[in-house]
Amino acid sequence: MDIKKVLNQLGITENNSGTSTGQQWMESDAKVITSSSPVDGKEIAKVSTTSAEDYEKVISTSAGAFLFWRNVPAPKRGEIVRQLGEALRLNKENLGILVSYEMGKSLQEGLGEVQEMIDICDFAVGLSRQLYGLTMHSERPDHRMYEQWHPMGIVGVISAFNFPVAVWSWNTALALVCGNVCVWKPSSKTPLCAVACQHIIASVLKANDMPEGISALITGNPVGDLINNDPRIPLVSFTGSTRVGRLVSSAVAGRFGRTILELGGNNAIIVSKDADLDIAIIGAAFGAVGTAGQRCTSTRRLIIQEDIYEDFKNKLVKAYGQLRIGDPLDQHNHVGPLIDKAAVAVYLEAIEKGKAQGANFIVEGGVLEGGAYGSGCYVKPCIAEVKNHYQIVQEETFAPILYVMSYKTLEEAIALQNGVPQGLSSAIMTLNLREAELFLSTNGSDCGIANVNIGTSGAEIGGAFGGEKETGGGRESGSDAWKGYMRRQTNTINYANKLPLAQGIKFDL
Ligand code: UN1
Repeated sequence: MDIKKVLNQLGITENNSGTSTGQQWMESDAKVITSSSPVDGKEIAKVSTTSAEDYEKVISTSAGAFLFWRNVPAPKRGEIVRQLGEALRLNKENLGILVSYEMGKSLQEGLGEVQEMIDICDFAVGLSRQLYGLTMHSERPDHRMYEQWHPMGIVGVISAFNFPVAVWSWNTALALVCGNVCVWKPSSKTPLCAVACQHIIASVLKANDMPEGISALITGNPVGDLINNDPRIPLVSFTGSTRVGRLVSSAVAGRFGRTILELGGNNAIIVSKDADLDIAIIGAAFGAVGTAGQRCTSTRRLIIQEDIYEDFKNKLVKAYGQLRIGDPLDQHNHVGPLIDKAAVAVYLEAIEKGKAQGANFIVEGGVLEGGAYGSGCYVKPCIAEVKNHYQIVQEETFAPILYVMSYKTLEEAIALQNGVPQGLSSAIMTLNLREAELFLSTNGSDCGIANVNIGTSGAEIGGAFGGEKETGGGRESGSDAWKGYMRRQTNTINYANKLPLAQGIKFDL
């Protein structure tokens, strides 16, 4: 894999600016981030962060661009997003490799992430002709009532390291066809992925003679705070931890701005005695170790029916024994590194806490050292028998630690599944129709995503993505998630020659 060539083709040099209004990049003397790969520990390139002064320039450019962009007909905006999808198709291989190298997920998953970007562009193109409002029947004669959806303005997108490109596109493709302009603050752990995406979208906007400010990039954590407190940004879409999400939410709510929050998950699979166990093993293992357990949809808990508990546990331990851990760019490996050494420390701490709280590790964890593991970021996926109420089980640890527990009745399993503060993704493995339907019913899973015979991760872009409780309640991507990026206006038009008042009120002068 010639990383230098990939970087070059994506427009990344040794020193990059992390601030752009489109095609224009700004150099400031604010702090510089060095991006290193968790794959081999090597420094990849540098990115300068955004100064407060440059932030002002970016936001005022975007505010100006919005006045233009909102007047471009929605299907024409869709046409530009279609071209973005085409540009991503051309760059899929390179961008997938960069995602894999800078973030550490497997190449297949890196390519899959770029595929999600392409798919959301296609989705948004269709949507650009379908931003429908309802019409209603007025209670008054000779009146017409309907609703329209208008763009909001600047959308601030704050994304996390684990999906360093896809989350931006879910937000940006939709926000753009809706008539908004976007300002993206990516994770400081994966800034090069963002610089590459900015080059791609800038080339599309340039080819269409679009003004600066339609899709901008800013970098560094201090500018995240500026976004949250900026009344010029009516909508902030934040993906990250519940802890930071709470701060974002209160800052934005304090100025009556709107948020779309995609926060932590603590996702469980219920494995019934009526499950197809082969499907259940693959679903559970991929869910727990895919992306090294760093998806917000990663499987963190398995709730297993007691009759099959021992058997399933043994099968799972055997499956873990076959996992190949190593360079994620090598397609033979199943599990790559964690994002950085700080994440490794959090993983080790969680294992220690778990042990202190009573967890019984049936597959031991640990850090891999030497040779191909020289970056210090490779860890062993592990499995522990626990009780659901343990403090550590109630928390989301962004690492491949899987907690298992047993249940007697499905009602009990559902209570365990729901018995955590988070509410993102959930699944049941069963071939029993009654069990599946109960799990999906109002008495079943309380999560934003509930699957049958599919694991907790790997949601398709066509559905609305997000969850309840401490997951934050936001929805991104498919279905009618676009409504979160627009403001609704109810219009009532009187074409009578008098003014009848609603509710039959008489007001004669
Ligand atoms: C995330 O982890 O932030 O459902 C998003 C999935 C992916 C998205 C995960 N499509 O696993």
